[in-house]
Amino acid sequence: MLPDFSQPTFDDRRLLPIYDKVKAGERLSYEDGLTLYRSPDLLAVGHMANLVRERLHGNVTYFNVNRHINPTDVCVASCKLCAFGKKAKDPTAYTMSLEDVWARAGHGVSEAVTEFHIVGGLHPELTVDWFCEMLRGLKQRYPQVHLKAFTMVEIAYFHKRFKIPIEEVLRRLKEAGMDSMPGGGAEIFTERVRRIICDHKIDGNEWLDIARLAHKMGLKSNCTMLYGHIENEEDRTDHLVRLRAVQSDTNGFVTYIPLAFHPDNTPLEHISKTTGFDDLKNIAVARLMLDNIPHIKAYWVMMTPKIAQIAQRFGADDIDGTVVEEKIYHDAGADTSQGLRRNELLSLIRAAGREPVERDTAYNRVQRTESTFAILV
Ligand code: V47
Repeated sequence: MLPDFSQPTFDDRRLLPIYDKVKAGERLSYEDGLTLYRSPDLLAVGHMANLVRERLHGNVTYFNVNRHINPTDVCVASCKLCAFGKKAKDPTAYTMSLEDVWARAGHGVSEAVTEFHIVGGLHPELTVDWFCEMLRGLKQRYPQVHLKAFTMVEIAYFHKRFKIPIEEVLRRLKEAGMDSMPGGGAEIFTERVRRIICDHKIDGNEWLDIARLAHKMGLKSNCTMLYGHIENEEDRTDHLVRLRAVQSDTNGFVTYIPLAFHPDNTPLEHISKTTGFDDLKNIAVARLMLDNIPHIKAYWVMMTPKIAQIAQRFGADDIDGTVVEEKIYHDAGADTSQGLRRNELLSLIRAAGREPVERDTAYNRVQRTESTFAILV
């Protein structure tokens, strides 16, 4: 008798009750999350994640045309996970002037860029007013570009350093032009892990509280998880469940991005790099657990274009963007290129059998005019 090809074969039978829930569109529990993370059956987990992904987004894979700007790498924190931050007295540390920021934003394909992704170190002298002026200057020069700026960690630092209530910090930055916020700084929420990898940072609850407040003030944000260091499956699952709980309350998270730890040039250099297996697993488990977060991004800079492409069949519906001038991952040993051309993203996505759609930060389709298109290809 021929095998029943309408039912995928699951090597790991423990996944079958989860498969029933996925088919029925039911929410997965914390225990389900643990089972998914512990299962070696990547193809089964990926198959389920792909079902959910196609239910939500069909055959589309989103990308954008963006530029990263890191105004300073001076940082008062000394997080063990990081190779980017430097002390102010370090001769290799840099801080851009406002003019530098505005000019750098315009390098290359600025007319075609739809998003500036702006994050930096916790600099003790750069005031909220300085950052407001930076945002206003960017808006004045590039009014069409969405400013996705400042992690929850930077917002908390402005609050503590300059004694301004968090709500006031957010209000001032929003008025100056901050349109939304990136997802960085979340790392792993569990205190045991946080104490080791980033003990100078706000704790997990503070990160979630600031996200909740920002969302309630009308600012959308992304969210992330840093994996592949000293965390275990319980920490990962707890992290996802806590993000999902905030989302149930605010609906403010747009995209989740799992971030693979890069150990080079960090005090945790002895830790091995993540594997392709783990990178795909993190995409797939996130798609299954985060049933209320619309998008899952396979950030090519961090997981390589090849794995990010395969991830489009394991739960991801986004591959991030042209990026241009990424520093945080390259300081920590990423050997991916500094940017991808729009055409390269199109080819990667098409070769995965997906339909590429250029989006803006809010996932509206971008219609290109001849003049902006000409400088992109
Ligand atoms: O918060 C820092 C992580 C984050 C390392 O919102 C590291 O669209 C790995 O959040 N190895 C910044 N990770 C990047 C980030 C991000 C990236 C792309 C898109 C979006 C978005 C957000 O990078 C930090 C931290 O979690 N990080 N050092 C490292 N050595």
